[in-house]
Amino acid sequence: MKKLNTTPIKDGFRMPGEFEKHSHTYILWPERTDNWRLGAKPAQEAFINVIKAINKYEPVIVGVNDTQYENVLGLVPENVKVIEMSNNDSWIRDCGATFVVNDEGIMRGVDWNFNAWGGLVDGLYFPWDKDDKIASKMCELEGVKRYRLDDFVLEGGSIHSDGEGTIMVTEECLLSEGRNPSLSKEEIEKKLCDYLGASKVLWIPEGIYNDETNGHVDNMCNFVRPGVVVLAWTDDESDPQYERSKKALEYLENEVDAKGRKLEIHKLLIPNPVLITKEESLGVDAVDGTLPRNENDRMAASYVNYYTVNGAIILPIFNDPHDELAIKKLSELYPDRQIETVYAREILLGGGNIHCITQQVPYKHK
Ligand code: KQY
Repeated sequence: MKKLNTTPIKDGFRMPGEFEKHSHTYILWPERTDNWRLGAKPAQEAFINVIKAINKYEPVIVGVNDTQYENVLGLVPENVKVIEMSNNDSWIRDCGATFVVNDEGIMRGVDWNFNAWGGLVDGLYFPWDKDDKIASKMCELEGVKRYRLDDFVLEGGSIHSDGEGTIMVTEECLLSEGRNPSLSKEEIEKKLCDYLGASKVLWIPEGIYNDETNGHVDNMCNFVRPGVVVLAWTDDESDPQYERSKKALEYLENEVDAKGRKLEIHKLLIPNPVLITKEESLGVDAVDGTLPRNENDRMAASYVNYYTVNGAIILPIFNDPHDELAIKKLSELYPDRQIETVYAREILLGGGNIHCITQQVPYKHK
């Protein structure tokens, strides 16, 4: 399909909110043993649970490397499509296409430059060439035109859109050394607005403590709907997360969105610190160039990394006392959606969570 040399904003396209209706969801299958413990088998079980939960509400397409093709066919429900899609790892939120739509219901894809969360500065693995081709393959499969940005690094987990002109990011991530060090904050903001069809960027200072993505916003804050956000929170002032969440709250309280609305902010308590056990650490292959998984390292656990699908919220839980509070809070915030929980420790151990392993395709497109 055609590669475009214009921009979505010039062409009248915008990134919908995730809460808008989807056509289907893409997932990539986990298998690399230097990121997923025990040959990725526990993570694969968790991914299957996520696939099944989403599949109750909308179709799912699973992209797999050729080595896993037959295995996955035998594991997923019959109506889930399995396609061969070479990849370096399974974070399709980050390497996949960001789809944009116009008022006539036409869809296009934005294909950002992907460098594994920081390239040779502080990237998480090498190489990442197969991942960088995922967005283009998704556009081919969807039969939509594509905007490719060779000169701008971005991951889908580092942006949220309210669908009405507001984009939310963190400074920690978007201004990090390993992404676009030659661009100023203003230049980055212009790229976001041009390619997401937006007019306002909310710059939250930092993300979740110890998040290896340099603080992706999708672990920290999300739009429930335009004008309403959830923010990862802790009341424990001795937790390094406290100052991060407090700064975000103060920032958001003093901002307005693209439509000039004050934001309604809801706090979502994080679980108790999740530390890697010795057994978990020993289960991961040590490979030069891949971020190691060390015993007692704290993982970036947050309920905000949930995925919004048609009619439901797919919520990571951790067998933690805060699980129930998260379920209650999200049930109140999303009265028209079911809360589907998936025990997600094994996904978290890989460095992300349910939102990071999913990518939605908007419903209305030609
Ligand atoms: O979006 C994410 N949280 C992905 C993290 C990548 C982890 C690689 N180990």
